[in-house]
Amino acid sequence: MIRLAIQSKGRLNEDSLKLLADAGIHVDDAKRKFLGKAADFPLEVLYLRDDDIPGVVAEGAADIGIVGYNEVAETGAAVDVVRNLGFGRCRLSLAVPKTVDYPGLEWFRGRSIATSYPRILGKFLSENGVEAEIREIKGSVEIAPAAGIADAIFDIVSSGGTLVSNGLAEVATALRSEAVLVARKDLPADRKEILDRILFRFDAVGESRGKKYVLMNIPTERLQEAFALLPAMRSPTVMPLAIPGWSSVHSVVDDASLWETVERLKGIGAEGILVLNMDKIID
Ligand code: PRT
Ligand code: ZN
Repeated sequence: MIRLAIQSKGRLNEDSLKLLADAGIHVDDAKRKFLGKAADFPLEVLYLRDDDIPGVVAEGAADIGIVGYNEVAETGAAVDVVRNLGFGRCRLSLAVPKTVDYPGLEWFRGRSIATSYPRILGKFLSENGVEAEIREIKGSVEIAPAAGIADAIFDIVSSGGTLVSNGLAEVATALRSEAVLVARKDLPADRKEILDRILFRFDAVGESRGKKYVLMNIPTERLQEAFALLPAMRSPTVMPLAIPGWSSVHSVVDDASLWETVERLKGIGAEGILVLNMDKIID
């Protein structure tokens, strides 16, 4: 049995449960429970506040955890980051009142900055040779300048909407973050084996994200041109159609380039193009 810590509620809870479910590990969305158990995998879930997850894993009360990288960096907990999970993306940035004519980081010299991330901010300032006063506050950091608590803030930003609605402008980014899978450093061998099974499944889910399965019919004489447009996993799959001179081609295409690829494929005579979602890619 391996014990996984995830956020009990908040921004990472749902995506953490979804990732587990996509990996065939079903745990109850037990928001009121502290400890749950997977029905179909040797895994227990500990539901915690995100701030507590790195420390709990480092101390071994949980073996692994899903948490924002920002919390790992802020706590400085001695855990291994074993995977980036691709959700909960955000950045930790400095922001100043939008009325400030901002000349660069030297503006912060001797000024006060409100934040819930004093450790990350302290490191960033000292790396940049800026001495400023860090004021640690637990919540509502974005109101600090208007409330006269600090000259500027250092906080999590994703869309930037919160900054704008508080009359603040983002001026420098210290850290980029996303949800990560962390593990304790001295994981016993039997649990390491379970972790490897989890990683195998997470990787298969991760691989298929942002990709589509594409199949189409194409004149056989134009196959080489189609191959040039389709960088498949090993090589595209080709099957002859019952009509002479035609083939069916199957491949995997990145979401980002899907429409461009489809247009070019049409341009070389592809017909009956099907675009399908994929659940997993197992390498
Ligand atoms: O109760 P618990 O302590 O577990 O939760 P929490 O309230 O401390 O954290 P929560 O649920 O808000 O966030 C959990 C994790 O999600 C964070 O540690 C980050 O790793 C990640 N994450 C991703 C974010 C955001 N995006 C985010 N936008 N965490 C917070 N925000 C907040 C930010 O603090 C600011 O107030 O959203 C606001 C900014 O958003 P935009 O879109 O307006 O820029
Ligand atoms: Zn928290």
